[in-house]
Amino acid sequence: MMVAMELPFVPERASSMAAQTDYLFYALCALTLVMLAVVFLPMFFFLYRYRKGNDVDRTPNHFKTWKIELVWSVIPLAVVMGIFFWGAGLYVRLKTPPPDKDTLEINVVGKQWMWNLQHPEGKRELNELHVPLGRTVRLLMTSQDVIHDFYVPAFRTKQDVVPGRYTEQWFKATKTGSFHLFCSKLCGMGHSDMVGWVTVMTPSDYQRWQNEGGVQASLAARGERLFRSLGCSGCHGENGLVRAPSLAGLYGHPVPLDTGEIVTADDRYIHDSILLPQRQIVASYAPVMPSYEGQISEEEVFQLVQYIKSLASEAPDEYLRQNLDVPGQTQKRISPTQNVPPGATPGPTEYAPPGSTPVPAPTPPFQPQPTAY
Ligand code: HEC
Ligand SMILES: [Cu+2]
Repeated sequence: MMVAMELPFVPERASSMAAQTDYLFYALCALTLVMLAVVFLPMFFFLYRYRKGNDVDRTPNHFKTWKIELVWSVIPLAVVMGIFFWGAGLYVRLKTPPPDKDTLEINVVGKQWMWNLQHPEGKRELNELHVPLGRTVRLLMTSQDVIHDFYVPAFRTKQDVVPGRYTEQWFKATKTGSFHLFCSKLCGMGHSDMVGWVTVMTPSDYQRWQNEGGVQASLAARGERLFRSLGCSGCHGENGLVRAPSLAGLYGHPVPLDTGEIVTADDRYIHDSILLPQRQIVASYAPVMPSYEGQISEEEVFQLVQYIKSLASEAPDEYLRQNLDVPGQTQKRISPTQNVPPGATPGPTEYAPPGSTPVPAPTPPFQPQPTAY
């Protein structure tokens, strides 16, 4: 263990990665100072010695050796490669959340000019984040408008928050207290107001805080409510009017697309399935799902994703049941033939190959039939 040294002008260290990040930074500073000395001390010495009028030997020197060249090539190479492997190793550790079972996943939405945070158990916060001490926290983040950047100096972690994409960062707080939260990307007029606090609490205080103000609907429960009110269940439910894949057990599994590609149904995939449904079409299904872009906020997308995730743990076999292995072919999902009631939006049961005339999608906002669920 290295001795912790903290300088008065750097932010305090409150996460498991903070000290290691500081050591690399100090090492780079020290190396820079050494290089400065190696170049400038001889320079000043020669300036002084060979100044005009000083009586010294100035006969040109024709001494030549490859040994010196070798020394000043090999030593710097070893030093910079050492810094490279040190930095790369640290970077990988900073970017890879440890596989802890009790990781707390928090959804973050940046928007001009505030931070919107949702806890899995239902608490929602604005410009403030409460986290328990000593537990791995993983932030899954996106932006509603422009690029922001979630930066907590005391944790030495920072990550861009990009519209249309999920980025993540993790930390494990090692100190209770309140720490600055900044947006560190110039994101418009109110950029400097996009600040807040991260409050680290003991696990028991955190639990108490969670339960303040009564029991909240969990994120997944909010997602389920949206799933009905937005009409998703009209297609994806048991008696859907349109032939649509069941979402039970979807999360984390491979999905065959009509292009022959196979992708994994992660957060990003589900996010895009809701906002850009025409981009990736599930094999053997018609591209009839309307886009919800502009109709629901990123917070609501997070809630829907959370709901679909919760279906994964409830019905682990459901997804597999729909996937039959066809030899010599990519996995194909067969869903039971559904009776389309007369007059309902006809969902073509045939898989349309890419490039063929797309089936006209219902114009959004899609009106779910009240009888659908
Ligand atoms: C008009 C019927 C319809 C509605 C309404 C609808 N979907 Fe879909 N959805 C489909 C169809 C058909 C597919 C498969 C084709 C595709 O990938 O677009 C699909 C695909 C999906 C997928 C990818 C599934 C997979 O197996 O990979 C997800 C996730 C999804 N929908 C979620 C939703 C959510 C959430 C809503 C509500 C906000 C919703 N859908 C509303 C018809 C619908
Ligand atoms: Cu910002």
